[in-house]
Amino acid sequence: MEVGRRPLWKLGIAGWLILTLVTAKGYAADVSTLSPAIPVPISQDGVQRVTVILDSYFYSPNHLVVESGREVELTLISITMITPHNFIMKDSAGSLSVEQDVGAGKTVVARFVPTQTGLFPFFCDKRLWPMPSHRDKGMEGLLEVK
Ligand SMILES: [Cu+2]
Repeated sequence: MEVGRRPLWKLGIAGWLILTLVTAKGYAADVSTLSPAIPVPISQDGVQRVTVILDSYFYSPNHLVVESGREVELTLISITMITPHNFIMKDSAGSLSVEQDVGAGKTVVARFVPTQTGLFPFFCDKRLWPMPSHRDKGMEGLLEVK
């Protein structure tokens, strides 16, 4: 039979494609999942400090507003038991770049100074192949710099 001669790798690719499509359905990231914008308060020392919780698969809060030209200190707290996450923010102009791994159950602090106004998406790019990335599952947010 013809089917019996079909190379295994073709079946493997078909299976991967189906699995990817099925698991991706319903997880498409959507700006409607943004929480209300949180203006980050300025501490007495002039630093804008905020705590963000990381869980599978979201940040809370996920919509932050900060001022340009002042240091931002993000305390990233993972409350997962096993799944590692990260916090990635990349500006195409290169002036704002944060890449911070946050292991399961860990707390890490990320500091940066936003020097230009704009909207900067952040996300988790971890993934367990062939599943969709955490970002695809909704683990993303937005930093507004005013
Ligand atoms: Cu993640």
